[in-house]
Amino acid sequence: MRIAELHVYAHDLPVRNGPYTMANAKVWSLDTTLVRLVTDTGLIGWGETCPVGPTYQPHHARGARAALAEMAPGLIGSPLHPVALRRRMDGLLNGHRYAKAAVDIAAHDILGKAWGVRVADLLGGVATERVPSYYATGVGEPDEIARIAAEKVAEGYPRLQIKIGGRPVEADIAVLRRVWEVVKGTGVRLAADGNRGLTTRDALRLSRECPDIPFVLEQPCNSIEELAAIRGQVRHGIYMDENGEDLATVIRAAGQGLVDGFGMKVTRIGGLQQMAAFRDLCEARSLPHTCDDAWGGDIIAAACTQIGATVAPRLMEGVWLAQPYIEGHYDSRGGVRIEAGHIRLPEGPGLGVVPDDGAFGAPVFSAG
Ligand code: 0XW
Ligand code: MG
Repeated sequence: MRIAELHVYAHDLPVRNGPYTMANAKVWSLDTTLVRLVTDTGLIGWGETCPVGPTYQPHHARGARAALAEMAPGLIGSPLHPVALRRRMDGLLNGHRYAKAAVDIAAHDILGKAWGVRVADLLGGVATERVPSYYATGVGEPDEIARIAAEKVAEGYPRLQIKIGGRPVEADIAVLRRVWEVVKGTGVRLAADGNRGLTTRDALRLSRECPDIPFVLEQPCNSIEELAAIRGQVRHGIYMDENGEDLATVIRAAGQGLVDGFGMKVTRIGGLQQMAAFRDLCEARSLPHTCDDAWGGDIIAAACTQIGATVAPRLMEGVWLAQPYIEGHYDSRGGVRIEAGHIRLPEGPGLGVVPDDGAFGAPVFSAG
């Protein structure tokens, strides 16, 4: 079975009640990219990649499509085996893992359909059918963020991620203190996510002024060097997110004991094949992690849920989905939804999500 056709689509995802605000980005609408692969046996698989704007990571929507256009002719005739496919893509284009991930996800969708199993089965087997999620607030004011926190705990979310950074650190400390007042005693786990936006000075102050609040500090500062500089001085666990660009960096961070866990994005690391390797490295060092993406609709949501379902539950920090911030679904019958803070693993073969006919209009380009 080989790739016979590759089609690429662009689609807008407006943010419900936008903008969504992080330390380094404010987004009203996201430009997502869909990949549809067709095999020589007539099977169809879908992939997706959706940077959350052009400043969150060194990724952008038109960059993803340019990378896919560069690789597309060389992918026609390729087998779908994920490792061989990754090597083929690496032979066609250096880097650009976030674009390659869309092809990798579509290939996993096809393999699952061909063998009549879910992608989670291909990735090692289902550890749970009910995958925990977490809710990420935007950067905001203390009362508003505390109101959202209380609401999401009541809905059943086992974890909250509070966005911080991009403003005076006093404002972030005030938010964390107010959130703790309302969630203390509920058992909810907390992350304070700086999205690279804090100086080391402010990260140290935030940690020192909140010694009683058991949050992990997620990607507080911009670089690995800055994380290393505060590592021995903070009172809180440190998670790496945006700096975890590839498996080599993950190995370095885990090997040096630089972090206590990861926020990980399926597309940033290069797709589900690389994500499964990441999961196994983390398990070998007992490092908790998420299985997220930066943004995206039902296809990326299904991909994150499929790998999330395979993670050892004690190390599972949750699958974040953009679904609560998006109107509607690609698949009007089997769209991926968060209910009571958890996601039911889709039941059909492959990703278990099939976009409605014509959901994305005409392709922006095709090969094959
Ligand atoms: C909360 N997320 C998973 C979604 C946004 O893209 C940012 C991201 C994060 O943890 O940084
Ligand atoms: Mg993060």
